[in-house]
Amino acid sequence: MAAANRALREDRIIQHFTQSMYRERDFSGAVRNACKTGKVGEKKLKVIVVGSSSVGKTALVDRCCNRQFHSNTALTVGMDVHLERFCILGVPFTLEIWDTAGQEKHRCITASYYKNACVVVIVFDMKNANQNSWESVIGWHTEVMKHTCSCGKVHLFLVGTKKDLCTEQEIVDVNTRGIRLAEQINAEYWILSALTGEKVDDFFSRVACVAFNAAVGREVEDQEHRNPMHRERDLVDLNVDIAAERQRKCKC
Ligand SMILES: Nc1nc2c(ncn2[C@@H]2O[C@H](COP(=O)(O)OP(=O)(O)OP(=O)(O)O)[C@@H](O)[C@H]2O)c(=O)[nH]1
Ligand SMILES: [Mg+2]
Repeated sequence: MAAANRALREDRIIQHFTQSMYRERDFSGAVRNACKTGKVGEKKLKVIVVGSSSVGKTALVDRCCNRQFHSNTALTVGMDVHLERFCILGVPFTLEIWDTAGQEKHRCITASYYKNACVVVIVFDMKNANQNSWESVIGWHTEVMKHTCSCGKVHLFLVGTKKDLCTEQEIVDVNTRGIRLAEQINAEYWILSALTGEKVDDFFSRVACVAFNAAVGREVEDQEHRNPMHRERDLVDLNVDIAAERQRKCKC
């Protein structure tokens, strides 16, 4: 497990959502208010990185957590957990990143990986994107759905790696198919390169923001439901969003 007590990097101090073409463009009013009051406790949220063997999961996590790239990474056996610290809206926050094994024989009890995960990242290799890869993305998505609740608590990302190996035309072709598939499985779509580092920090910042916004949003919701008077009074200020309302109804 990577050391958790390294000094916090400048780019891990976040006040605004990382740009994305999808969904929330910034933290909800409820989350901002809660963070301002200083009542939000330190958080640790779990992200699972899945995908077929050799698509580049370990290289991606290694680039994010250790700022390095190895051209000959050893294949993952079971899984490795890395901790990456952020400070979001003034609240200390840790992402627990689970890098899992793609090879069937090196996976352990997969169902247990997904327990309490709030983000799942499905990775595919852009350079070798073909019918098989798209089918295996769908297979991974089915697996994720089997082991997680469908109430919207788990955020999905579909990530194409090895962009540095692709020609312009290959990128266009992969995007055409990838964006469509991401919409189909309700995931955010990103393409990046662990070798050059392109978009890797942006991507993990985005993951951290999405996880943080959802977790604090849920905490605020729970507090409101424990104290309905408080809820009535602060409803406008707290700007409870539709996603949070949907989560509240979930019984999982
Ligand atoms: N050029 C290039 N090579 C990459 C990139 N990401 C990963 N690779 C290479 O692809 C190979 C497989 O990468 P891994 O990260 O080990 O793949 P994995 O998905 O973790 O594989 P498993 O652990 O077996 O599930 C390695 O040789 C990496 O160096 C990238 O962005 N660009
Ligand atoms: Mg690996």
